[in-house]
Amino acid sequence: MERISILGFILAILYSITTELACNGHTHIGNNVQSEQKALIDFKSGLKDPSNRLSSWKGSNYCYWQGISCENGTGFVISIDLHNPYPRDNVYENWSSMNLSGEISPSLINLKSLKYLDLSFNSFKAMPIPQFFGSMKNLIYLNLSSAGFSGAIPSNLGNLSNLQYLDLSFKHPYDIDFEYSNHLFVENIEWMTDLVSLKYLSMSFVNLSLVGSQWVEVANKLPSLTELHLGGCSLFGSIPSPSFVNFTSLAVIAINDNEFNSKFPEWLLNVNNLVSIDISSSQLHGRIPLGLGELPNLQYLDLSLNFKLWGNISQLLRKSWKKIEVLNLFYNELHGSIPSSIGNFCNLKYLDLGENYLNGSLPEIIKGLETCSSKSPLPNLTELSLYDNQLMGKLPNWLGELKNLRTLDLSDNKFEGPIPASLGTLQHLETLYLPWNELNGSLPDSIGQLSQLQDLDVSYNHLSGSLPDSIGQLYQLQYLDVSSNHLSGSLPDSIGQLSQLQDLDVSYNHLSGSLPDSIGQLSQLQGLDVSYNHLSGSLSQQHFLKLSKLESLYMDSFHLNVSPN
Ligand SMILES: *[C@@H]1O[C@H](CO)[C@@H](O)[C@H](O)[C@H]1NC(C)=O
Ligand SMILES: *[C@@H]1O[C@H](CO)[C@@H](O)[C@H](O)[C@H]1NC(C)=O
Ligand SMILES: *[C@@H]1O[C@H](CO)[C@@H](O)[C@H](O)[C@H]1NC(C)=O
Ligand SMILES: *[C@@H]1O[C@H](CO)[C@@H](O)[C@H](O)[C@H]1NC(C)=O
Ligand SMILES: *[C@@H]1O[C@H](CO)[C@@H](O)[C@H](O)[C@H]1NC(C)=O
Ligand SMILES: *[C@@H]1O[C@H](CO)[C@@H](O)[C@H](O)[C@H]1NC(C)=O
Ligand SMILES: *[C@@H]1O[C@H](CO)[C@@H](O)[C@H](O)[C@H]1NC(C)=O
Ligand SMILES: *[C@@H]1O[C@H](CO)[C@@H](O)[C@H](O)[C@H]1NC(C)=O
Ligand SMILES: *[C@@H]1O[C@H](CO)[C@@H](O)[C@H](O)[C@H]1NC(C)=O
Ligand SMILES: *[C@@H]1O[C@H](CO)[C@@H](O)[C@H](O)[C@H]1NC(C)=O
Ligand SMILES: CC(=O)N[C@H]1CO[C@H](CO)[C@@H](O)[C@@H]1O
Repeated sequence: MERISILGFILAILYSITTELACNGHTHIGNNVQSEQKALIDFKSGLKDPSNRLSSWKGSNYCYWQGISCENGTGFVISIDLHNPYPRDNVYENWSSMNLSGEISPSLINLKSLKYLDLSFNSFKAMPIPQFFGSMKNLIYLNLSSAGFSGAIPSNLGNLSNLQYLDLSFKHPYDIDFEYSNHLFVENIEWMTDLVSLKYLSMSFVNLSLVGSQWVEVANKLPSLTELHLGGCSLFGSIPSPSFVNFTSLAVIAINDNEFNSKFPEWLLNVNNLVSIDISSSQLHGRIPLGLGELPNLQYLDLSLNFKLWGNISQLLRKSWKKIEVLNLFYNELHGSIPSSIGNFCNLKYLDLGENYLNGSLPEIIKGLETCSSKSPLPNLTELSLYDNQLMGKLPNWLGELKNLRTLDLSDNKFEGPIPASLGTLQHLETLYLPWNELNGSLPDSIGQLSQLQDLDVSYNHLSGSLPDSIGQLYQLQYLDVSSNHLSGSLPDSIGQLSQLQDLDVSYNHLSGSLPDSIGQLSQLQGLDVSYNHLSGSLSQQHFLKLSKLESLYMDSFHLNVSPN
């Protein structure tokens, strides 16, 4: 979130100022300095550091050591930042080479001015969070995210009355490797009410099942709390309403991936500062409150994958949603049709209403354009997903005016009539999914203008006519599925220009003629299905010239001329 990067920015400034000033100060002589240095050396000697990250930790200028910063002038250490810069995910295969592990020496208590401690993404494997952390009274920031600790979180962390940021989250819950999954749990969280300065709390994927619903009252007692992240905490049971809603500064609440089996917590509607709400995949049921659309600062709402939340989308979207940017409600029980007032959502970037019971047709025109500074509708929309509903009628022309659209997914509805030629003006479109509808007419020539298109799926419709030559201009295309339509004519030669194409499916159409030689140029092709058409002819070496990656080839009903010419 933006907040975190702001924090990072502040800390970076703090870091650079303090490092520079302390080390220019030349004043850190005497007992203070010796004891600060000794505490750091003791800390280092407990650590295992296979990649030698702490190689700079020698000599007397400890304010210059990697990850250390000191208070101006005094030489007191105020910050230790040893987070692993290569978190374990699919991006960096070398993450483990930067991990620190071993013991954490209690000598850290001697760093009386320590305000900032970040050990995130290391691997202090199977070790509990040290009790003595609760004695580092000046800590403002403690980040032990994904650092490998396990066991009960010690309740004496409650002594850290200056703490503003506490991150004990685990970032890779779906890691199949048990070794790296989280083993932290909390037995009782009453101690947390003593963290009176807390602004940011994340315990995502810490097991809070023993805490029950007490988390609401506890968080409600933290007067400065602005961000609360309790995703995947094994919370269950109904979300109680606090006796008096104290959360006035709460801006971000993420309690997704729990098992509440609860109604939506209506008391959140009284928190005017809310910017972001994520309660996805948490077994909420009942009605989505209309009041969500009146929260004046709400930018992000994710209630997807609750399966049983219901509401009339027409009523919901008629609310003001003044600042909404992301609205994710897929896989619930929404009904009704999409109102023409969605044009009011000037800031909307992402709308996913897939897998609901929406019906009716899309509005022919959308209203509210006068409220946005831009004259085109939904000027910021990059993703529109309405798949798997019962929407019908024609695709409106305004779809072609959504200038920033990258993904359009209207799969699995009952849309009919032609694919509007205006879609060809969507310069940024990367994904166009229209399968499983009742679209007819031909694939418009303008499709060739979608120069960023990577995925095109129009399968299972009633499209007729021939594939336009212009299709060969989709130079980014990786996936093309036009199967199960009534397409006729021959496969255009231009198809051989689709140099990124990995999967081509034209099966179950009425295509005729021979397979163009140019197919043999598709060097990235892995799957080719030309079965169940009226294709015929011979196959020559040309057809397979560069198809070195081909894994599957379906040619059923292809009429092969065995004797070449
Ligand atoms: C930091 O120390 C320098 C002298 O080394 C002094 O000029 C400066 O005012 C100090 N800054 C703060 C913020 O205390
Ligand atoms: C780890 O990978 C990143 C990204 O590829 C690279 O920038 C970095 O130098 C690597 N670090 C080590 C210690 O190998
Ligand atoms: C804690 O560290 C992780 C990884 O270094 C980072 O992604 C996260 O934003 C940090 N938490 C806070 C509150 O800054
Ligand atoms: C820290 O908190 C515990 C209770 O959780 C208390 O028993 C202990 O005395 C406190 N320690 C300090 C140093 O304040
Ligand atoms: C959380 O802890 C409870 C009680 O100790 C345990 O039954 C449950 O399996 C744990 N949940 C997870 C996801 O580990
Ligand atoms: C509201 O917050 C204050 C601290 O600001 C706390 O003393 C009080 O108990 C809280 N009220 C409720 C109902 O939790
Ligand atoms: C949904 O709400 C709209 C607007 O209030 C109303 O016209 C429509 O009948 C409702 N639809 C359903 C299915 O209840
Ligand atoms: C939305 O688009 C308008 C005009 O294109 C732009 O001025 C505004 O900053 C955008 N809003 C967001 C939240 O990106
Ligand atoms: C939409 O579904 C509702 C039931 O949820 C039904 O009453 C209404 O007639 C349907 N509207 C259309 C246009 O099919
Ligand atoms: C498309 O289907 C509509 C009925 O939904 C029909 O009126 C129209 O003639 C069809 N157009 C083509 C080109 O088949
Ligand atoms: C994944 C992992 O834990 N990697 C290494 C982290 O550091 C310890 C101690 O040096 C190594 O044993 C691990 O292999």
